[in-house]
Amino acid sequence: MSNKTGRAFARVRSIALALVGSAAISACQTTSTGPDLDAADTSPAKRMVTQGRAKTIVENLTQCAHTNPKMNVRVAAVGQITATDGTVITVPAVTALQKGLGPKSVDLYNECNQIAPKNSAEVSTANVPVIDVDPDGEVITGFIVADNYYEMYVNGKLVSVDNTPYTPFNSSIVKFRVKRPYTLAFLVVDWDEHLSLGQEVFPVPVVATTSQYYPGDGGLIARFSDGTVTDSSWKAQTFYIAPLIDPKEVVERGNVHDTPNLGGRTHPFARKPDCQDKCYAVHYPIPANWQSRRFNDSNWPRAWEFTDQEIGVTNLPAYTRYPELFEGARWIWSQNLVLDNVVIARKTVR
Ligand SMILES: [Ca+2]
Ligand SMILES: [Ca+2]
Repeated sequence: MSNKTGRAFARVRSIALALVGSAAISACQTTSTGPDLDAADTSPAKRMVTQGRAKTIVENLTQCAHTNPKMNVRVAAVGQITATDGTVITVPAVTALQKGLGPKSVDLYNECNQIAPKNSAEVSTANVPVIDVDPDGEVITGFIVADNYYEMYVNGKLVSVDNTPYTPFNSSIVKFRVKRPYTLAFLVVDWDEHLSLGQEVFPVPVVATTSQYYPGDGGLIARFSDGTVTDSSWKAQTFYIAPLIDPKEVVERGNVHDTPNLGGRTHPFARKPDCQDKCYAVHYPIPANWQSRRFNDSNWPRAWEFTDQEIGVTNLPAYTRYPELFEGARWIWSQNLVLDNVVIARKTVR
């Protein structure tokens, strides 16, 4: 989403909030969401449709200090494309990484930085800096794997920006000081090579059977030292759905942006369309204050849980070497693991 769209969306939203202001205040006092939340966004979904390939505006966000030919090091480009309604959309997403914001993630496992503890017992969190959200709060340590990129906010404060946006698959450690209740908010991106087409080159390194247009899949898993884990108690909303042969394949049911008839929600059941450079994508505006503790996600869909096999991570050492660190956590995403490419996941810990 462009800045222009963000402002326009914020403006529309603030007008809507002003119109419903007095009603929302009295309604909030009688609902379980509490009076400190913004009014839930009940406006109809505003879809934006694109077709074809985006124009590349950033050649590569991947920085990999150490490489070898066996490593899966992919180019993480950023593009822009104009939707049919005239909105200029940044794909796969506008990210804190692209803006140069931090703090950058601290590595649990990262081949680019040659950090690869053999098991959980070898992992040290002693030198991970603590990010202050509440100076008089408790220190919480967390472990995160995202397929492929995440940025994490606590009560609206940026706490960790994935230093490896696409591949090789990495994992991260975070530490922050906060008081309950607090709100975790993640922007997660399933990156790909074919910008705005929702498809990647798979597998890499390239072999004879490599597909040049393959719909990739996403995933997020995290576990925190206060017992918080990713699971279906989180909310997860999708904002970028591709590849599509026809934008009508996305069906809106209230605030659920669903793709119910495309074979399945995971590989190998998901349809692999042959539209290539003619594929469509459906986008939705990202709310201006999605990181905030005040943001009301009560009418967002629940996160879906997925298995290691569905996510395809059974061979990824960034994750599989440390089962103790992720014990009890579930991989989550919005409802379509393959077609949903930009997801915001939120959880308020009470
Ligand atoms: Ca990553
Ligand atoms: Ca995908």
